[in-house]
Amino acid sequence: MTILKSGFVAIIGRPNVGKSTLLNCLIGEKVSITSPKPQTTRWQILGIKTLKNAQIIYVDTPGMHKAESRAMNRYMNRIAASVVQDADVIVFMVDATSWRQEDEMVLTKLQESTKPVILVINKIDLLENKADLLPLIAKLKDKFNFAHIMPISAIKAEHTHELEEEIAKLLPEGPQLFPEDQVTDKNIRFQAAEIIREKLIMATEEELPYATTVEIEQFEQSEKLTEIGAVIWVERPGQKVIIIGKGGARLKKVGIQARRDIEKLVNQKVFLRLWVKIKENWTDDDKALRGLGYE
Ligand SMILES: Nc1nc2c(ncn2[C@@H]2O[C@H](COP(=O)(O)OP(=O)(O)OP(=O)(O)O)[C@@H](O)[C@H]2O)c(=O)[nH]1
Ligand SMILES: [Mg+2]
Repeated sequence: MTILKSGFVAIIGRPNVGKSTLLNCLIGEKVSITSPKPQTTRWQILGIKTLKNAQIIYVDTPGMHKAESRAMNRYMNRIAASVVQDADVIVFMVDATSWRQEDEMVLTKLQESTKPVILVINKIDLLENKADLLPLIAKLKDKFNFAHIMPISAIKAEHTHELEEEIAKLLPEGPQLFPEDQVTDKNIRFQAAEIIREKLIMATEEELPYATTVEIEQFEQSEKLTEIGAVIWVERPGQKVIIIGKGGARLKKVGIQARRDIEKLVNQKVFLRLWVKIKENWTDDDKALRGLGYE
C-alpha cells in the first residue's frame, strides 16, 4: 500500500447537528458516542480511515456553544477551537432543519481560517422537500467561500461517500500516520467510560446529563473476562439519588445497557460494577476537571 495523501479533518459545528454520527458513519464503527441531547461529546476523538492512497484522520469535536460560565463549557469550546487550528480540512456541519445563532457563531470563528471548509448540511432525511434547502444554501453561500456544499444524511449514510471523496481530494500530500488497522486514538478503557456516559445521558433528564462524568477505577482483562469498576461522579446528593433510582433500578438499567455495548467492543464477557459518588461543583472547578481527565 502506498499512501500519498494524509491529514486531519476537523468536524465542527454547534451541539447536536450530528458530528459524531457522521464520524461513526465514515469509519463504519462506533468510535464516538451520540445522543439526542446537545453537548454529548466532550473530547476530541480521532476516527482513522485508511484508503488505498490516502489516510484521512477525522477529528470529532465537542459542539461549540455560547460561552457559558462553567469551566466545563469553556473547556469544550477550547478543544473545538484548537482542533480547527490544527486541521488540514474543515467540515462545518449544520442541521438542514434549523439555523441558529450558535451556527452563526461557529461560522464567524471560521472566517479567520485559511484551510478549505466544506459545508455539510446534515439530516436531509428530515426534509419533506429537498428544495427547502435552497434558501439556506443561498444564504450561506453569501456568508463564506466554501470549498464545497454537501447535503447529507449521516444517519442513513446518504451522500457520505461523496463527501469522503471530496475530502480526500483536499488532503495535502503526506505519509501514513497510523497503522492501517487502527480506527481511533482512544483505548478501550476510555471507550468503556464513554459508553457508560452515553447510557447515563439517555437515562437522565434536564441538567443531569451535564452534571455527570465517568471515571474507570478498575480495568482488568483476562482470557475470558473483562472486569471494570467505574465511578459515576455527580455534583449533588440529589443527583446521586436520581441516578440510582428507585431500589437501584436506574443504575441497574444503565449498567446492563453499558455492559452489553462494552461486551461487543471487547468481544468477551464483561463484569461491570458502577458506583455513584459526589464531587461538589466538579463542572466548574478547573482542578477537579483535570483530575477527572479533562485536560
Ligand atoms: N434524522 C437524522 N438524525 C440525525 C442525523 N445525524 C444525526 N442525527 C441525530 O441527531 C442527534 C445528535 O447526533 P450527534 O451525532 O450526537 O450530534 P453531535 O453533533 O455529535 O452533538 P454534540 O456531541 O452534542 O456536539 C442524535 O439523536 C442523532 O441520531 C441524520 O442524518 N438524520
Ligand atoms: Mg458529538
